[in-house]
Amino acid sequence: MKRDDLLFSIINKEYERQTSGVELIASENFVSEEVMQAAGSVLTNKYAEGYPGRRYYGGCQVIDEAEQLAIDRLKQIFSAAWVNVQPHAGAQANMAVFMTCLNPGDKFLGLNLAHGGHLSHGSPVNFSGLVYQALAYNVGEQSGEVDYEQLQEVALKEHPKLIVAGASAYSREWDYARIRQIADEIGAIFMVDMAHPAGLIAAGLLKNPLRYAHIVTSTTHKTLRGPRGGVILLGEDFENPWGKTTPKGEIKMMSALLDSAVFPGIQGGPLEHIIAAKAIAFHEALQPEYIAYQTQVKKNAAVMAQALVDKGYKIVSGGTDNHLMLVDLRTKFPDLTGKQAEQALVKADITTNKNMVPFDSRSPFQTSGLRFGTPAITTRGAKENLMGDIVELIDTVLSNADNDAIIKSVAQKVNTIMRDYPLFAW
Ligand code: DSN
Repeated sequence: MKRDDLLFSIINKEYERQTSGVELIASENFVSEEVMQAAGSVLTNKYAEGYPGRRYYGGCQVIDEAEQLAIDRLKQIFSAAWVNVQPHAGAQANMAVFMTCLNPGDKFLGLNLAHGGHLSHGSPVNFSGLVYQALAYNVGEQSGEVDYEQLQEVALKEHPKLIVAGASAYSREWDYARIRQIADEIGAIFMVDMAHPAGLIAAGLLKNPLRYAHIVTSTTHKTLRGPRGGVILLGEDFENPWGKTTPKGEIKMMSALLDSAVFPGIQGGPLEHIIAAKAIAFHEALQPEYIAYQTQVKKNAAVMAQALVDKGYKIVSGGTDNHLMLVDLRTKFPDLTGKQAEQALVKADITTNKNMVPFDSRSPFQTSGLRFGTPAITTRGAKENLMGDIVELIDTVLSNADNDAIIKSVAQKVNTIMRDYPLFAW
């Protein structure tokens, strides 16, 4: 059959874009060649509905070994009692938890999307906000940090069945113990979506939410640096209090309910090539050099945040404890929207994303913020000494957002710098 040159030329163009630019999208990363090999392997050919040892198809004996490896390694990384590695994405992992813990119309409480929360934590256009009654807690207008008092107030007044911690654009450590206490007070289930900081948690650089939450979900492709996908994890204390009696009178434990929610509840055949790639990423996360990588991610973020502050930018909450930061552009450039800033930076081969800031005066299509993160640039080998240079380039672009000649000269500098940071050096 004739090779699809058109599609492969598109892949090559994307490869060029990724290698020549500075990648600062906080939720992206660059996986290893081994992760890509597994993702592109013959495992994509196999149907394996069910779970290791209990499949609906023959010929799953080899696939079972790969999925079991992913399960065992993920449990080891986070000291989990039970995990499910099949969710196709973080939103599917969250959907499985919601299906297990809530009935349609039930109340749950998550971080306001406009304050750094995630689409699948209650946005009115997402299943979470369409099927369930989503309540929100906020960050403080001055502090930019989660307002735990307000969270408690809403929880005590509304009695949600589930409280969700976790965010897409929040740069501070969480007080999981405090939220667990609030959840216990009202008999709610406490779920943490650790998708963003999972890699830092795996390396022991942030608190492990499995010690506090009943259920934890994550993606595998952000700081964790695996293929695109989701996972669900349970800690030690979840099973007994949350066992449910089914209509048939059987007592089902939380783990069995979550397994059934993922398959056959919301998914069919698992993506076994991606599960194998997850297993490789989990192996990488268990190596000593992974701690050095995550330590550098955190260090780079702190240095980048300080360099931005030194240039007169406002960081929401004043800084970062993790891999990302949210810049409120209104302080330095009141007339520049997040959308315009993102577009100008893309022209300079610096990729980031516009983002709402808490109490934003603009719409989600314009926004007043930009989100920056360091996982991807750190995988390329960047150390903290490069962060000041990158901020200098960002500042030049944003100060000259209408000047294509200046932006072009920045792009040339970016491309020259990135030649020293190969994509597959590690
Ligand atoms: N909200 C996306 C992000 O953090 O980029 C992921 O779903």
